[in-house]
Amino acid sequence: TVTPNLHVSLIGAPTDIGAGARGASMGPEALRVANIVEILKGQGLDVLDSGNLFGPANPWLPPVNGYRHLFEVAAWNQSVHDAVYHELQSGRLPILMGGDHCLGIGSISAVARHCRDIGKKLRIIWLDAHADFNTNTLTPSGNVHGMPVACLCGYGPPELTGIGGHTPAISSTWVKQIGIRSVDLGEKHLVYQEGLDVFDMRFIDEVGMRGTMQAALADLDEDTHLHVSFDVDFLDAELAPGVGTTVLGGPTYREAQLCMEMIADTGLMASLDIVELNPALDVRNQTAHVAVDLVGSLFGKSTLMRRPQRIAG
Ligand code: HAR
Ligand code: MN
Ligand code: MN
Ligand code: MN
Repeated sequence: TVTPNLHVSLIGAPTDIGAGARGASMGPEALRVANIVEILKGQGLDVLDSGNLFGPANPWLPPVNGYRHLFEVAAWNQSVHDAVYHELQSGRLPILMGGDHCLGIGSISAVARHCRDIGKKLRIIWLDAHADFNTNTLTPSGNVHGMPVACLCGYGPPELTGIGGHTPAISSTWVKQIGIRSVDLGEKHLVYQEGLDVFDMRFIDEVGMRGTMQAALADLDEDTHLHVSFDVDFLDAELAPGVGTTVLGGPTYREAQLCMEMIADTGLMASLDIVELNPALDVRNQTAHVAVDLVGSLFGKSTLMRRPQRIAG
């Protein structure tokens, strides 16, 4: 049987260094204002807010060699890696509050390093409108938040692919992407070539969120470390306007709730990223509130008392 870790540490990474719009740097504070600490405590968790990391300012320059701000992106990710790794080594469950999604490189590199240390199987649930599988030659923008999955799989500059001490940090077979509905032309080819497990919106339309999550969570066992990387633009744009890159046709509130609840039911989530929240584009912090509400469900919040049970396959 599985015992979820009840000791969580919030880590703020206030930067928009990898994004194409400014404002995700305000994400950590918006999540705090939306009561993330209180909601998690309400779930019976021991919550430690370790405050915010520091890193270079956003120089807001054009891409060089297909990367915008590579030096600064690497610095932020190194510091995210160190903080996440430290929390994991202390036996705590790190919640990275971004910040844009380029920070998934540092966060997941740390998780992968930890799993190598203790010989655990790692699986990653990537909730996103985007595949984030661009490289510097494929990217239409140069924004590194469109590249983290590729970097983790070894496609990227050594400054980013080697952060956790092993390149590639992960195998593409460990990643299950949910909610995808925007993939660039060249990116599509690389996603196909790598055989990435993508449960796109069409899959969700046809199979439903329940069948989708059953498939995405099929290959877990009691010794699996489950990492969830929650890009808030996963959600339908009407529900979650406070992101830099909204895409129509995302999961509804109910679908997103079910997705989170089914992840919680596994009892295996051991680290989490919440990224791409952009308060500058939000309406009265509503997207932050929706995100925090869904994070509550990720940690087991439910309408009724739940008896221990797994939903039958
Ligand atoms: N695919 C586009 C690009 O590479 C847009 C990426 C947007 N990424 C995020 N994170 N918001 O998923 O520029
Ligand atoms: Mn993303
Ligand atoms: Mn993306
Ligand atoms: Mn996205």
